Amino acid sequence: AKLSQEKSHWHFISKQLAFARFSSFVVPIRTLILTMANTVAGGLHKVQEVIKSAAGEDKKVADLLRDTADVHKKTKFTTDYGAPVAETDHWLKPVSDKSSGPSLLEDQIAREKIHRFDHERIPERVVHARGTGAFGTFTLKEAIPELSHAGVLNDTTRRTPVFVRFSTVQGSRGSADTVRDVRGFAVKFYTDEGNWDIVGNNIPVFFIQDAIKFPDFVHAVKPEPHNEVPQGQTAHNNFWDFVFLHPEATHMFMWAMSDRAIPRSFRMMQGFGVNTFSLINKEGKRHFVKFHWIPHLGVHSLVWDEALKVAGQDPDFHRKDLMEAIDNKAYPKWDFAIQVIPEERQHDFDFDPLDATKVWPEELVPLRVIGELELNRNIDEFFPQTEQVAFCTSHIVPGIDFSDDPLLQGRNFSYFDTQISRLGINWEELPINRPVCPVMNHNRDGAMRHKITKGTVNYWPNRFDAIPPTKPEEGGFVSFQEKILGIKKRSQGPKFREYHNQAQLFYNSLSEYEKFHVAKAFSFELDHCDDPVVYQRMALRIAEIDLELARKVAVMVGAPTPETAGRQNHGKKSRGLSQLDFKPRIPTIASRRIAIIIGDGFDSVAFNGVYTAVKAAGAIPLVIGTKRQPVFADGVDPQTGKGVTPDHQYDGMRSTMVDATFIPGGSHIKALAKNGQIRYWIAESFGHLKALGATGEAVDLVKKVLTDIDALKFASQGSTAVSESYGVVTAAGPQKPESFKEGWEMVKGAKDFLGKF
Ligand code: HDD
Repeated sequence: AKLSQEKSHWHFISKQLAFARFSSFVVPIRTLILTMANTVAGGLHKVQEVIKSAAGEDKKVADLLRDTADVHKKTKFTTDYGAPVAETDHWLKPVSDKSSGPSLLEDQIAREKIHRFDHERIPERVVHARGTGAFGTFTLKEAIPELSHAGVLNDTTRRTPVFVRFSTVQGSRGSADTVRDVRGFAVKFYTDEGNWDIVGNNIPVFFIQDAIKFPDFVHAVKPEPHNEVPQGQTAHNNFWDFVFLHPEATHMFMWAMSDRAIPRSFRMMQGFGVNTFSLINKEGKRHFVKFHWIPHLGVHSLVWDEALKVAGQDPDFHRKDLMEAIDNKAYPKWDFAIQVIPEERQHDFDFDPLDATKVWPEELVPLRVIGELELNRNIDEFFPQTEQVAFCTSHIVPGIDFSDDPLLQGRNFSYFDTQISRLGINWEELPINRPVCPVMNHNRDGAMRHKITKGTVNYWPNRFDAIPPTKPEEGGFVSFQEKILGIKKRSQGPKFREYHNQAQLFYNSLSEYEKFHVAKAFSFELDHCDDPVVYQRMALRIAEIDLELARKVAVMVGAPTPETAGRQNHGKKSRGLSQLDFKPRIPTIASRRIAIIIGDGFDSVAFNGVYTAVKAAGAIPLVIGTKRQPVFADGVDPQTGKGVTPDHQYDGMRSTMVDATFIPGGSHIKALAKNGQIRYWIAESFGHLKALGATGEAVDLVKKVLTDIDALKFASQGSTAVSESYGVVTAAGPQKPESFKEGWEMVKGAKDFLGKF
C-alpha cells in the first residue's frame, strides 16, 4: 500500500521513458541512424560554439583564461616563488648507510608545501555552505525599455556570461545533496555595466520578514548548539520551535514540507529572486519587480524514500547530475520571467508587495517571459570558482534598484560583509568575481590587493580631475529618488501582520499526491522532535492552515488531534504553486539515466536495441552487470566471442540512482530471478514510480516480483500493454514483425498520453 501511495510526477516522466524504450523496437534502423547522426551533429555544433566562446566571444571565458593553467601541459614544476624543484617526495635530512636523521627545518621546499596545506581551508559559508556551480549564458528575448534602462534588459543581441551556484541551506560543505531543504539559486550576470547578482532560492518566499531576525532563524535551523545535531535537516526541536514562535514562517514552511524541498535535480527546479526589486526606466519611473527562473525540463522532485537513500548512496547526486548533463551537452535552460507592479499600485493588494513571505499571485500579477538562461560549461576547478564565487544582493546595475523590502535591505549589508570574512576585502578582484568591464575608482589597498593603479592621486576631487564619478548621461548609477514618510521605530507595515492566507493558498493549490507528501513530511519532521511542546503546538499551527492535514499529522506525531480549524480555510487556489503546473517544455529523456540490467545469457537484440535508442535520445544508458568484467549474451562463446563490459555491478549501483530500468530477456533471467538485489531493484523502482521495461523472459521476472509485493494489479496486464498509470512496460514475445507492430501501437499510445500534458 505504501508503495502504491507514493505516486508522484515521476509517473509522468515514466511515460516518457516508457515511450523511449519502446521506440527502440519500432524505430527502423535508418531512422535511428539519422537520429543519432543529428544528435551527434547537434553536439558538435555546441562544442564549436563553446570553443569559439573560449576564444573571446564569451567575455568571462576570455577573462578567466588569463588566470588559467593546465596541469596536463608540460610545464616545469616550481615553488610558489618560481624556482624549479627537483624532488618533492623526501624532506631534506641527514641520511647514512644505516638510517636517516631528523628532518631539517631549513628545507624551504617542504616547508612551503606544508604551509600551503595548513592554510588550504577558508571559512565555509555561514549558510548555503554546500553547493555547486556552472557557467552559462543569459540571452534577452524581449527588451523592456519601458520598464528599465539596464543594458542587460534592453540589448537582445548580447550574450551575457553568467555563473550560477546552486546550494542547500542548512548543511555544512560536506553534507548530502538530497536532504529536505530549500535550494539556493544564485546567478551572477557579468554584464557590460558591471556584475548583477540575483541571489535567490527555489522557493518564492522566505521564513522571516525582517533581516534582523536572520541570525535567530539560522541559529534555530542549524545543528543545535549543545551537540551539533542534526546535519542537513530541519527535523529537530529548535527549528520547529522557532517557526511556531514566528507565524510569519507559516507560508514558507508549507513550501519546505512540499516536494519542492527534495528536487530531482537542480536542472528541474524553479528559481526566484524572492525579494522585491525595482526597475527604473529612462524617465526615472519605478516599477516593483519579482524575478523568476522557469526550467524547460519542468519541475520534478524525488520521493522522500529516494531522497533518504540517495543521501547515503551518493551524497553528491545533484552535483554530479548537473556536471553529467553539461558534459553530455544536455544544457539545462530556464526562462527568465518578471512580474511587475507599477509603483502607484503598491497598496492595491491585500498583501504588501514588499513582504518576502508573500508571492504575487499570477492571477493578479501575470508573469512575462523576457529572457533565457542556459548553463553550458562546467567549472575547471572547484575552489577558485565555486567556493570563491561571492554573491551580493547589493550588486545591481544602472536601471535596476532596490525596494524597501526589509529583508532585502538587511541582505544588502550582510553579503558584502560575509565575503570580507570568507575571502578578504579584495574578494572582488578574484578571477571568478571580477567584472568583465573595466573597474576604476579610488578604493585602494587591503590584504591581497592585486590591482596596480598608476598615478599620484587616490582621492576625489583631485587637482588632475583624474577619475571623476561617471555622469548619469554616460551611464553612472543614480539611486531612485524616493519620498519617505513615517515615524522612525522598530516595527513594520500593517499588511505584514497577516500570515495565513497564502499558506492556505499554497496548500489548496497542490494536487492530492503533493498534499499527501506534505502530510508525510510533517510526520517525519515532527517525529524527530522529542519535546512534546514543539510537536503539540505545531499540530495546532497546522490546523490554522488545514484541519484535515493537522489531524493526519497529529495522529502520526503523537499530538492531541485538533478538533477545530484554528482558522477557516478560504478555499482559494492559484496557478504556478503546484509543481504539476510546470510540465517539460518538450518531453525529453535527454540526460536521464537508464539502467540496463544484464548477466551472462542476456538477449543481445533487445539489449542493443534499447541501448542504441537510449543513447540516440541523449539519455545515459548505464549497463549494470553481475560483474565489471565482460558479460556474454546468449549464444556467445565466452572463450572466443565478444562480451559487454558493464558500467557497474549490482553492489555498486541502486535503483535510486537511475530514472528507469530495462531488463532484456534471455537465459540470464534464471540467475537474476534468484538474486535478491535484482528483485529488490525491481520492487524499489516500482515503488518510486519509475519506468520499468522488460522483454522476453524478463517479463515474468518483473511480474513475479510485482506479484510478490502485491502490486501486479497496478502493473501492465497483457504481454504488450502499456500500463496507463504505472510506467511498467513489457513485451513478452521475440522481436518479430508482429511485435514491432504491437510496439508501434504502444508508442502511439504513449504519444497520445504525453499529448495530454
Ligand atoms: Fe542569504 C548566502 C539566498 C536571506 C545572509 N543566501 C545565500 C545564498 C543564497 C541565499 C542563494 C548562497 C549564495 C552563494 O551561492 O554563494 N538568502 C537567500 C534568499 C533570502 C536570503 C533567497 C531571502 C529572500 N540571507 C538572507 C538574509 C540574510 C542573508 C535575510 C542576512 C541578513 N545569505 C546571507 C549570508 C550568505 C548568504 C550570510 C552566506 C554566504 C554568503 O552570503 O555569501 O550573507
